[in-house]
Amino acid sequence: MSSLRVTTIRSEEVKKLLRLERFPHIWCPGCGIGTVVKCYAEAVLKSGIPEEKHVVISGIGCAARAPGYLKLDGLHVLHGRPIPVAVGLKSVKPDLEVTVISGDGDILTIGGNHFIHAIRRNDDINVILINNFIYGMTGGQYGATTPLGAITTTSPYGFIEGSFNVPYLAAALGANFVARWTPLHTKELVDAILKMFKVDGFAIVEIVSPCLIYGEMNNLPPLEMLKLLKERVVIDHEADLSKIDIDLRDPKKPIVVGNFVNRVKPSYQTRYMEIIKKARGGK
Ligand SMILES: Cc1ncc(C[n+]2csc(CCOP(=O)(O)OP(=O)(O)O)c2C)c(N)n1
Repeated sequence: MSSLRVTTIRSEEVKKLLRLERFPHIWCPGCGIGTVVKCYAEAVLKSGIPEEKHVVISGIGCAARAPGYLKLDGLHVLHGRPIPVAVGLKSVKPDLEVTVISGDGDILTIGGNHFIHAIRRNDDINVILINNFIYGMTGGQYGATTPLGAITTTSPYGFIEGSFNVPYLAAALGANFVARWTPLHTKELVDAILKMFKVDGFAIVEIVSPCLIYGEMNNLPPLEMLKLLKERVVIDHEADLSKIDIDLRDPKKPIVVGNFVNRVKPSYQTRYMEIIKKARGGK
């Protein structure tokens, strides 16, 4: 199983990108969302792209509160709609580095249709999908990533629908960059976000970050949950994505993380600009 490396997050510098006047934030003690926001802020600082060129967009939910705490241009939009707003912004302002930070319910359940079509078009956006396997903000209802058998508010006898394997889905749809990490892998997460900024096309990192209050293993105290994540994680960049679905309840099933896909294929926005250029006689 993996050994975790100590991060080099420069807390004082990162603070410059946070709206500290809005603290305390809404996230529960032990929740991974704050760590993800910190990693994103660190990646922004390290990216070499001016801060005013970064825009962060979310829908609704606990994870979706991220832009509210970041001193960057941001949009907190309708539930399920951060991807179309990000695509619209990137299409009219291609010089911006547009990143969606939101939850699994927002991006993959209510927003699932936008997700698949943005990847089909290869829209040039970054998506940081914080997967806690349920609708956290509204009290723990099941969604499109809830594992089979999970007891949730809306599946008191166990969840029977089945769930998306996010990296497998994104890779099959053709995403240029696909990764999965946890909030414990801060260094790897910062690196993955930096890689996403460089990709021309759809880039996604799924963060496995179980909700400690309503989630799949909510009988565990928070520290035990973090221990479970640490002990069960295996880093395998070459993993067979069809086999990396997540089952937190099965102690033998690893949580496979890594940077799985990094391919070069021009984005919708690049292809669009080429056509415009041609139509204008090469200018
Ligand atoms: C159109 C619409 N439907 C439903 C809701 C209620 N709602 C708010 S947050 C949320 C779930 C968010 O879940 P997720 O995206 O997984 O984020 P989390 O809170 O778990 O981080 C729902 C259903 C809403 N705000 N708008």
